[in-house]
Amino acid sequence: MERSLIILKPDAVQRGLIGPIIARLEQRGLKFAGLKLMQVDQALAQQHYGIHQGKPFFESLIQYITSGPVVVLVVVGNNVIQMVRSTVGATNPASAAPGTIRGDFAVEIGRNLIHASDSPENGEQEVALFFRPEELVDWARSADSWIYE
Ligand code: IDP
Ligand code: MG
Repeated sequence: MERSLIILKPDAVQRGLIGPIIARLEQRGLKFAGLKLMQVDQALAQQHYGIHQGKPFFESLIQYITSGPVVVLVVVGNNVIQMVRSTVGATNPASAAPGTIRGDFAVEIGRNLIHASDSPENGEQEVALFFRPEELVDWARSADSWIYE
């Protein structure tokens, strides 16, 4: 079982795309274990994007992710890291495939709407960074037998 942290970045919230983006993930059959609206502060932003420290876009990335509220979600299930990444599309929306979230709703890398964990290890770390354990719900979904054989 993997866990993926999803962030609907400030542009997604400001553009009124929370619903359409979550719908893509929900309609695919992915299961959510956590969901909230929050403001990312400087410290959290630098921790979350620490791997990009020193890169030319780091300062603007921190400015972007802290510029307004975000919606964060946890997706749980087998293979969800790869499945969510493929639903999200390439980092640069200019080359993201049509049918992906970035390919359908965004045009520039600096406004690419959504974050998704890139490995099971990072998924666990990022979920722990954004959610307290009591904010996550372990629940049985009645539709599961229609989604998973
Ligand atoms: P990812 O979000 O697809 O995992 P990463 O390479 O991990 O992509 O980069 C993290 C975020 O940093 C991207 O989603 C994007 O917002 C921003 N970013 C990455 N590369 C650039 C760039 O060249 N210019 C501006 N922003 C960038
Ligand atoms: Mg990344």
